[in-house]
Amino acid sequence: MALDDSDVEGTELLETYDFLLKFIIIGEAGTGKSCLLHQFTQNGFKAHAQHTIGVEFSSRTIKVGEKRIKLQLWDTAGQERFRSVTRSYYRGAAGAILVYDITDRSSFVNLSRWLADAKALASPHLVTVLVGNKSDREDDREVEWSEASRWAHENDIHFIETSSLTGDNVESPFLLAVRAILLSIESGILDPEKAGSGVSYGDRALRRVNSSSRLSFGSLSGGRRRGTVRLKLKDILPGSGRGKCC
Ligand SMILES: Nc1nc2c(ncn2[C@@H]2O[C@H](COP(=O)(O)OP(=O)(O)O)[C@@H](O)[C@H]2O)c(=O)[nH]1
Ligand SMILES: [Mg+2]
Repeated sequence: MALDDSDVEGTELLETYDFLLKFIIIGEAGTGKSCLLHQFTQNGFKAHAQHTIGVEFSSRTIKVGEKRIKLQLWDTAGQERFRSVTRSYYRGAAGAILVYDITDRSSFVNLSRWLADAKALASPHLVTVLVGNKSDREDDREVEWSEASRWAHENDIHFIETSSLTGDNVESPFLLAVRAILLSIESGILDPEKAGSGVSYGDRALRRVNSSSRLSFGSLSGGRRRGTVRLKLKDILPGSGRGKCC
């Protein structure tokens, strides 16, 4: 299992996040899951990607409003023979990034199976974002944006198209999911102290909980800094156009 912690500011940051969120990245083999994660954690396209064996782990800490959120990212192999291994990592995930390839219809047709697995095994309040990857290959498109958007709507999940090659939209699925999870915590639907919620408090939040009983997430806006992301409302608001979220 590859251990790739991409917190660029070192151990100090590791100890100062407010929440730790568990995410799984799922979908058919070859859809670009590992490349998507590589873009998100390393800011670059992973050329000559190898097939993922079982499960690989990476992480990144982002900033949303006033909160530092550490994402624990479990990249799963899409191949059938690894299914039983990867399913065991679904347990207690707070967020799922469900990936298909817009140039490969079969990866879209199988989405229901992946979603059913995730719903059955992850946190009961799992937040799922559907990602149509390889949006740079428009000429080879086999799944229309409108069809995928409709499927996402019917299944009550978010949807966005990305390109792990160009980096287009790669941060948006994670930001969308994190924001939805934070709102669930703030409204009391999700309890970070409950086992299996996929969320736990970091040192920073624990200190604040001790001094005040209510958690507030502050302003959800700002700009990107080295190693961190500030939430941009245009990235997360509905109807911001084709290739954006719906
Ligand atoms: N054109 C294009 N190719 C991609 C993109 N993302 C991944 N790939 C290619 O798709 C193949 C599978 O990628 P990989 O990340 O290993 O898929 P995984 O099996 O889902 O983890 C590789 O050859 C990548 O170079 C993308 O956004 N655009
Ligand atoms: Mg992979």
